[in-house]
Amino acid sequence: MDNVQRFREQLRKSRYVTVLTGAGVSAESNIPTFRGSGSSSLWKNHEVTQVASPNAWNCDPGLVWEFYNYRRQMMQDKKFNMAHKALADLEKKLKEQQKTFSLITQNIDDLHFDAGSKNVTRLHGSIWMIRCAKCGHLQKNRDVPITPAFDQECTGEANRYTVDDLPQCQQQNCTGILRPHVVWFGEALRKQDINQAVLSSQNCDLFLVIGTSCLVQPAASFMQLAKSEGAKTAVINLEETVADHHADFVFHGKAGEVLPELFQ
Ligand code: BV8
Ligand code: ZN
Repeated sequence: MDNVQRFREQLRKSRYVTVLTGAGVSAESNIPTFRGSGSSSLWKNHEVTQVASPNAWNCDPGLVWEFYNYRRQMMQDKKFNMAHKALADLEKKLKEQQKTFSLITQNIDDLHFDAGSKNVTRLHGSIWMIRCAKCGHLQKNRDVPITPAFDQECTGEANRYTVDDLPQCQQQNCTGILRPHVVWFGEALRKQDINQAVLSSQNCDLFLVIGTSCLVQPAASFMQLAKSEGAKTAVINLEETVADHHADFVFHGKAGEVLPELFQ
């Protein structure tokens, strides 16, 4: 029996499947990844890990909004791809078989929802949600540009915007600025998201890691947790990852091609 057939047999026997996805699952929707071939961890010569941080927000919120406005502009017309669709179809099939499926994503593009996935834990938030940095009021928002001041070429220059250029909280008596509802580097993840991810990792019998370099914590730790609780594990990625040698199954290739093949 070859590796694909062995995997299919494992999937058929599983009662609780948990999946962790990363930027590689959205690559075939033409959303650039952060690392790996054809990617860049830089935006206008700024390290993403520096701009996507509380420190950058405290020093220059306009620069942080210019970065997110640029990504919202780039993401606004992107569609889900065969990888997202295969995961949504797998969830539906397992549900029909009275089995459990849990999807944990590091991605903030919400394409899993567009493809029909239901049980999704967004570890790092959503680029289409904004929240008040002062009162915490949370809202959906798809405005591109986020405010008229950002309707210009983005340069990545420091201190280019004033507070008045930034989206303001509309809640009564609140003068806060609205920020992207995403988890920045150096910021804690939301408790309910971590708790859900831990539960899904501890209780599953098959854990799939798809389209992630497995370098960002704590997301990268869930596969090990699943394994320690006896789950079988599989890595599906375009290129080798640091998790490969811990996995029971490894498939290298494009998620949009490999997943439909594996989930048949
Ligand atoms: C926390 C939202 C603690 C924002 C993201 C040193 C200093 C400071 C911090 C740390 C440090 N060391 C470790 C840390 C912790 C840090 C961390 O992990 N840093 C890394 C860089 C080392 N983690 C944190 O800071 C986390 N918080 O630890 O808090 C704490 C506790 C209490 C109080 C205060 C603090 C928060 C991490 C969340 C960061 N936010 N996103 C935004 O997006 O703007 S993470 C960001 O990276 C994205 O979400 C992205 O998804 C994620 C992970 O990357 P991947 O998804 O893996 O993407 P990547 O590009 O790396 O890989 C893609 C893969 O796909 C590649 O392997 C490629 O080969 C493959 N691929 C490409 N095409 C395809 C494909 N595969 C299949 N098919 C294809 N077609
Ligand atoms: Zn507010």
